[in-house]
Amino acid sequence: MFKPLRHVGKAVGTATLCAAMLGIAASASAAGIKEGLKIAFVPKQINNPYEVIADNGGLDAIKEFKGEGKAVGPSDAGASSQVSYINTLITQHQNAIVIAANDANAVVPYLKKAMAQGIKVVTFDSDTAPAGRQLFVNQANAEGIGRGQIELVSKLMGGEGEFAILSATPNATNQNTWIKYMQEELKKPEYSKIKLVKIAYGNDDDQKSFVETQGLLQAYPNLKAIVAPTTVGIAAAARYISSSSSKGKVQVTGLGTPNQMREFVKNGTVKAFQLWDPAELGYLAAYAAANLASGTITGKQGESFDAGKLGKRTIGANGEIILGPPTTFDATNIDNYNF
Ligand code: RAM
Repeated sequence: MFKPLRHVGKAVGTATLCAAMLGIAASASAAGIKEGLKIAFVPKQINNPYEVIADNGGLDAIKEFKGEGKAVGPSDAGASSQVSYINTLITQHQNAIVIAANDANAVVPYLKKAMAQGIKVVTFDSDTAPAGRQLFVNQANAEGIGRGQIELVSKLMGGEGEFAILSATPNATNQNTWIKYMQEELKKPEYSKIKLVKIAYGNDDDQKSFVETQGLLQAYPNLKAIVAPTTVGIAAAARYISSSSSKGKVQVTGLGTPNQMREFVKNGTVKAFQLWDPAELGYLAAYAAANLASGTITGKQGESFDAGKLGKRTIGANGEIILGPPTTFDATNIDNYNF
């Protein structure tokens, strides 16, 4: 009964059966996943704290199903910066590549080459054009994220005034999709007194995001809020504003990790922001990739697979699997989260 951890995987079959007989869900079972799968995560940037949490979530999952995991990638989020890493992974005959794409198209020819050689490709966080992958593991419904950001900033601005967006790179598929829905949401009559004055790009680079924040404040003296739908951008904007005369006057919100944003919530710079758990995103993406590589799913809509502690997950339209709704963090709940 008290087997050492390395034996747990071998006992999974029996454990799953017993759990099923008892009518309870088997936790962290790796039903149908082959042992020894080589799965590589390619984040947007290797040193982005958000991507590190996501990759580690994926590596934890890979350990659970006894695969060989690793994370490799560029230090900048440039459109083509991931290409050389993909090429190396192809020559290494990885079983699956799990990538947060820096550009919807730039990586597609290389991912196609990988798929032609039998390597399974899953995008997570930031998608490619559908031709570049078999599945996309999305953090949350993109429309919900975009519209939710406007609802939140409108509340923080008291329903009127000018705001700017501080995004990641100009070609980031995830941010661009969210921004498209933000702009849609802004067309509703309840936002008629809110004006989006500028979309700036900090390239998911801390320094550039910091400088862009300064530029926005100088260019728009009546600015009431900055929405940064990127964990790098929101942290840099909050840092700049927390030590400037705009603190308390210009709201900072967007998508951030609770651990990076905690000090700015505590010092009054930030009232509320949103995110999901990046570790769970990586974890789900690893299970999706392993199931593809094991042949338990092929990527078709309606197929389901067992995603360990996240339970059974089903593939939706366009090969998309959604993790779940985002959480809104503020002074009342931020200390309940540690990521
Ligand atoms: C940054 C990256 C990532 C995005 C988060 C919210 O870390 O741009 O792709 O999902 O922010």
